[in-house]
Amino acid sequence: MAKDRIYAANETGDEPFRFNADVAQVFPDMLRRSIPGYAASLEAIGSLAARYVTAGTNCYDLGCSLGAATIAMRQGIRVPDCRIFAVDNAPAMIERCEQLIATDSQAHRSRTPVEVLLGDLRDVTIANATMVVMNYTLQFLDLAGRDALIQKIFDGLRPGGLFLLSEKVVDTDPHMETLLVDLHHEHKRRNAYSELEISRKRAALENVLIPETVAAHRERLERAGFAHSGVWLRYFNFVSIVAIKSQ
Ligand code: GEK
Repeated sequence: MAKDRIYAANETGDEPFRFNADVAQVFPDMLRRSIPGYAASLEAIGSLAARYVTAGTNCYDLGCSLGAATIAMRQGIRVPDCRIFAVDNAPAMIERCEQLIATDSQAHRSRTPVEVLLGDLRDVTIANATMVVMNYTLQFLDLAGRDALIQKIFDGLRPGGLFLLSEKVVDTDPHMETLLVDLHHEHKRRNAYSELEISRKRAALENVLIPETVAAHRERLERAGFAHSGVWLRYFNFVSIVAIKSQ
């Protein structure tokens, strides 16, 4: 697995973070070392797919990157005639995602087909869905469009369908916010990122990754119509929420 050294070299300058070919190349290593709880989120996606995906329905991985959540979902699905749509607007991600999904299809002789789509996830029609995943992706979208997107996901889910939303969050209490950011940076140092890499990445994500509070996410889910929602994973300032549409 190629190691993430993007912010160790001076080449990136002060540019904002982008999902380009350099990032796609080191992406699995980047997420594993940067997002506390990332591996647990993938494991749960598989378990939830086994419980919530019903025969003949669609599943969506919005902001799929290299398809890790798609592969987890596909491995969890226990029923026939389903289809997974994996969507990302970064060409470098989609190119590698297609290769990795093809390799996975051969290795596991999976029955569930995957359509890998290059495009803005806000333009994708969601229909006949029993599971929709946004694993650390909503945070990269404009705040103004988030309500409409969550509403579209709710409307496209069948009764009893599940939406999994993982996000970096902020705390309203400044003391807690400082502590959680600090613990996250310590986690990154333990995973062999230097102070310089941590501070450069933080600067590059400024105004690119826009986190909200857990309360703001849950209120939006409720406004959209989700009858049930709850945080099932929290590790420092990273959370994963499940929301379920009533039967
Ligand atoms: C995983 N879910 O491994 N339309 C489509 N894709 C988008 C958009 C958009 N408007 N905006 C951002 N993206 C993955 C990890 S990464 C999380 C998701 C991270 C895509 C972007 O190109 C990138 O691939 C992904 O969302 C976010 O489980 O890098 O922290």
